[in-house]
Amino acid sequence: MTTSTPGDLDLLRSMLTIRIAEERVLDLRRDETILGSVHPCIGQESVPVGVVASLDERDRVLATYRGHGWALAKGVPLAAFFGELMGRVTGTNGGRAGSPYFTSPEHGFVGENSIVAAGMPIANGVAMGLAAAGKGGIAVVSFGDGATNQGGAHEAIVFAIARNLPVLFVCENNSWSEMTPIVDTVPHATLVARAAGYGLPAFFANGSDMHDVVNTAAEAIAGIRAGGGPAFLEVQVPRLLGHYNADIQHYRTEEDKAEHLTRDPLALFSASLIESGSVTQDALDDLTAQVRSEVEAAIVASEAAALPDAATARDHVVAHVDSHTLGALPTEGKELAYGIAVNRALMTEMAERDNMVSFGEDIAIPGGTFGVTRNLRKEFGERVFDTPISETAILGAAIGSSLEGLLPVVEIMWSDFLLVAFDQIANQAANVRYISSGRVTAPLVIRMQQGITPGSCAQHSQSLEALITHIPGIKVGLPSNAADAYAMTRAAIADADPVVLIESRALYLDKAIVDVDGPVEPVGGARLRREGHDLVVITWGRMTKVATEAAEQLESEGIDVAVLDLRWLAPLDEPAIEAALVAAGGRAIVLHEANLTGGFGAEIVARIAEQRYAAPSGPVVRIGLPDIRVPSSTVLQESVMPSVAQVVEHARRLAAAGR
Ligand SMILES: Cc1ncc(C[n+]2csc(CCOP(=O)(O)OP(=O)(O)O)c2C)c(N)n1
Repeated sequence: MTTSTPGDLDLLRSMLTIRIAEERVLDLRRDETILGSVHPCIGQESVPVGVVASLDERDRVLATYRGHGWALAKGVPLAAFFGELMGRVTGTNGGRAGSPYFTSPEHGFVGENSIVAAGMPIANGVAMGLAAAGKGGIAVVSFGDGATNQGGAHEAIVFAIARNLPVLFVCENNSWSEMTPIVDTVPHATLVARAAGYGLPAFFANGSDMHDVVNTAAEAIAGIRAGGGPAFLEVQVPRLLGHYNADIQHYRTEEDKAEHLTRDPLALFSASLIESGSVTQDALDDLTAQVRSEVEAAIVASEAAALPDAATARDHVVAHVDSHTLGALPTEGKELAYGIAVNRALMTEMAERDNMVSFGEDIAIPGGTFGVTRNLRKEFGERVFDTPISETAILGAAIGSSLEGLLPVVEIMWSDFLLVAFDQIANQAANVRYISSGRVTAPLVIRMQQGITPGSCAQHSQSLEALITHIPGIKVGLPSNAADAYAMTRAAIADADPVVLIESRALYLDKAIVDVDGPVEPVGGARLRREGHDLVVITWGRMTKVATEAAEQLESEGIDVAVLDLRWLAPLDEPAIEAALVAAGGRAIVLHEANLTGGFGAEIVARIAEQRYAAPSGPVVRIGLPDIRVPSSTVLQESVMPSVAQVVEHARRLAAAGR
């Protein structure tokens, strides 16, 4: 593919468009036509314009909240830009995103990001997808100088190098990280020198010199396109205004502000073009007037555009799936252990889906810490790979690659480790569908395992499903047995949304009959493991086994206990809860391994208390881990783990209340 390099007048026009649009954005923010925080890129226009000069429609751009210039340079129309900032239906995101978080996938603008450095790991995934497509596209991600101090930035650069990804990391160094000068936090090195220490090509450009940016970016991008892997480009730019619209810059000296003003790239580029005779003052005035009228036309059109229909605020959180409650476990199929069942599901899906990739720490050549991914690498080669120990980078790569058509199934080794990368779930994956009103989705699966086992410590034992289920936009399942481990893994991979599957380490060796030839079911759907009329134990994951053992014991006492295994907490099978409650006269134990306070059991009990279910009101009890840290010694663990004896004791009381 040939790309024509823009001439000086094109570059000037792009810079002027961004400058004038940004000035008008600030006016509109002052009169409250635009609301919320606005982070202008005035003074930094040379970066998006200079880098995009070497890009074409194969390439993708990710930016920060200071990303207006990148969007406009990548071709987002002014009307869609102003429409979004003014919260109109005509906006790039129909008013869902606003100034600091808009996207325009149609223009290769993956989007802004309001979380410092969070776009960098996602850019890696986008680059993975582009590399897999084989058309030579690259991902460009811009971020500030302060962002280079974020853990995610480090992980992203490490991961990109490990995978030799076609990604350009562009650091727009305006010398300020919000209100703190970068020299206060990086006193001994330039950012480009620090980047070079990672071992990737690192370039520096003077952002006040348009041609230097164009040429340096072109060189960096040529190296990436030639297969050289990622590159880092630091561009030194002035910060002509405050960090955001309402910043009074009390922390900045007048000398500093004045010095930055002398480095305005637009003023310097215009002056140099006039001086060299490339453009006359009259021509520059005409161009400015032309751009101004285009910007005004877009503003007028946006002001006249309709506001979004308020009723649509609830749309596009996740793709809806119909509830389908399941009965007893399958009785025909192959007997497999839980861990093997997950492995079998992954093998089957990898074989059936060319776009599926699987990665994580030690999952490929070693086959996983618990052997769950054994032989995948042998069978499917480079589609299965080991990553750096970089949870943020793993999840970011999963998100980005899912946006570009890959189907990533990644492993976080222990659910406890998810916490170091939670941003990528809660702020990133969960928002993709919503912000784009369903135009873009992030179908990906995150597998992890959790729970208490003898000797496991407080940092390797937590049950964190409530934290994840609290985030709308993510589907969450916890298989309680081998048959469901197989079926739910396949369901998760077939789903259109980000799915977190939480396996139980304690159950990895437990065997059950697995229906390996059954149809792939949709996500969602509880399983009524036992019918019963005296009370129901509502549970999930590993505690289903405890509930079932308790129910079997109580049967000999003539107490008839139902066990409802929810399987999926999001989406929640509410018809199944209602039916089980009705059958059990409203008497219920909600049982989980997680700590009691704020556990998902609290949500179930709240829904029962709100009378969401047409069931008689009966006594309801929660059983969970007390609100403690998890001890390591078995004797201590056993004293706090929810147990069969505890369920039996509460069940006797509840059953007596119903007689
Ligand atoms: C993870 C995270 N921490 C803090 C913030 C608040 N914040 C927003 S912008 C910003 C400064 C970032 O500075 P820099 O990376 O240099 O970019 P600039 O704003 O100068 O473009 C901060 C601290 C945030 N949005 N995200």
